[in-house]
Amino acid sequence: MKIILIKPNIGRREHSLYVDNASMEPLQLGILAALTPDDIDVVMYDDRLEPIPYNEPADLVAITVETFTARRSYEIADGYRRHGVKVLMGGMHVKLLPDEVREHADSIMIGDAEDKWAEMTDDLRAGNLKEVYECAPVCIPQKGVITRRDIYKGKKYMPISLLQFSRGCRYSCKYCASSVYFERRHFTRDIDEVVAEIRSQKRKLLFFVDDNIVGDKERAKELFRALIPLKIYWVSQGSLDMLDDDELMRLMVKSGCLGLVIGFESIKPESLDYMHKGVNKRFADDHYAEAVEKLRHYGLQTWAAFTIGHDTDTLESIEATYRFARKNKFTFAAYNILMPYPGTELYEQLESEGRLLYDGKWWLHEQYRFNYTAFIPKNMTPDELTEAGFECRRRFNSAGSIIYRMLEPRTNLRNPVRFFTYIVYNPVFKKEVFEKQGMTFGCKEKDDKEHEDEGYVYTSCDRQEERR
Ligand code: B12
Ligand code: SF4
Repeated sequence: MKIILIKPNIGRREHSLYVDNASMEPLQLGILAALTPDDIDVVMYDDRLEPIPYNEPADLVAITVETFTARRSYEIADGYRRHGVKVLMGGMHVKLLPDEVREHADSIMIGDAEDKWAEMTDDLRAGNLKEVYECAPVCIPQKGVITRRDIYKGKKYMPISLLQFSRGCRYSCKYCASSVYFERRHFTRDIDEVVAEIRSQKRKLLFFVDDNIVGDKERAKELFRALIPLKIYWVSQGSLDMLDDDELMRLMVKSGCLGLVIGFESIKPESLDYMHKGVNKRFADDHYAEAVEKLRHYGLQTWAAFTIGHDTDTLESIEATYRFARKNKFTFAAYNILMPYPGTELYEQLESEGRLLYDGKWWLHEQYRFNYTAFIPKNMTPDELTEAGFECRRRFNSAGSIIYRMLEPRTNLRNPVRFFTYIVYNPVFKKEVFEKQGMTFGCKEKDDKEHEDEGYVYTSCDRQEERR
């Protein structure tokens, strides 16, 4: 028996194929491979990097679906189903919108696969795949499961290993899909298994993909203590309240943390109220001065994440946000346009106010483009918000800004490792600003007629890939 695992791309650039130059290993597929019994063959294809082989024989194709890859996922699923191969879909978007996904799949799995994958493979062997597998919340993620990294071999991923210590987050920011998926809960893995997983691979640079690695501070301290002897470097995501616990911060740095993605989200206290980001309120009172000072003290290279387009935002406040990040010489910054993800409180509010664009389903809409505004903002037009977001990203990542921000002695210039991180990744993200902006979702052009050729169904992406 054979299962093909697929990580879909978002889509393509307007007139050409988009190849992601900064792709990271798809962790969820490494976990699905590890959950699969040894007598079932597993291969993985990453649509961001390589063509999808629609004519490769398989008993099942399993696709991971996020909202922004839903359109492309459905194209791939439909392609395989036309060849008579059964398709199973799972992932974040499946839990948010199961009925939509079912239209493109023989079977769906709702929630974390650890609970039902074994039952699904038994059913597959018996030729009796169920239409829906509904998983119970996994209280200890990946219990006894070490990610299978052999499926990534030979593919051009960034040289960083992804893994997880915890899943979920207890906060409830209005726009956050994770908060809906995990129902505001936070679960941690067995620490000895995390250590075993790190030892099972060779890389010393790791990315804990946790929503909030300090979501349970005492457990995080236990993890950090266990990481110290491993002499690794790691990055992750964390909430600002970590800065209130000096012991936690000292252990974090000692265990090899280079820096964290931190959701500053806004410099305006009213916006923080609007999005229910209470955890940041105290830090915003002094314009994050104390927070920035502490982060520098610990030498952490911060990836500051902002969301723009809240009802309390204006074009002027967005400009101030850009200046704030540049002035504080953050190592990286993300200016994400507020996106109404299905299932979130934000989505429901905008829907009830009649403010959703693209028929309320931007992720499927032919006209929607990556990084475009998908709702009517209160204090600007949708186009103005789109343009403001692009301008923040363009200016923050300009050559002048990269040089200016580099000159921060306690973070980016602190030591050779930190300087290397800064100087290697800033140009990568600068390139991405232009490559991703305005990408179409999915790969089929409006009038593109799929055609059969020697058993293949090609979409535009696949055809162009073949020609290269
Ligand atoms: C790491 C990460 C990234 C990395 C990408 C890593 C990579 N491999 O390429 C980076 C930083 C690059 C990134 C970028 C973005 N990300 Co991101 N990211 C994450 C994060 C933090 C972890 C994802 C992960 O690896 N989780 C670990 C795995 C094991 O969990 P999992 O995918 O949920 O898988 C489990 C189950 O869902 C299920 N499952 C999953 N797939 C399948 C498939 C089948 C067949 C089955 C049966 C089961 C199953 O079983 C798995 C095991 O339990 C999530 C938050 C989260 N908690 O998921 C956000 C998240 C996925 N990202 C999000 C977003 C919006 C983005 C961006 C669009 C942001 C932006 N504006 O640029 C970009 C787009 C990326 C792109 N393709 O270009 C949103 C997506 C929301 C949504 N509804 O889809 C999330 C949920 C964050 C959030 N808080 O809302 N991201
Ligand atoms: S703190 Fe981050 S992960 Fe947690 S709910 Fe808010 S946005 Fe989501």
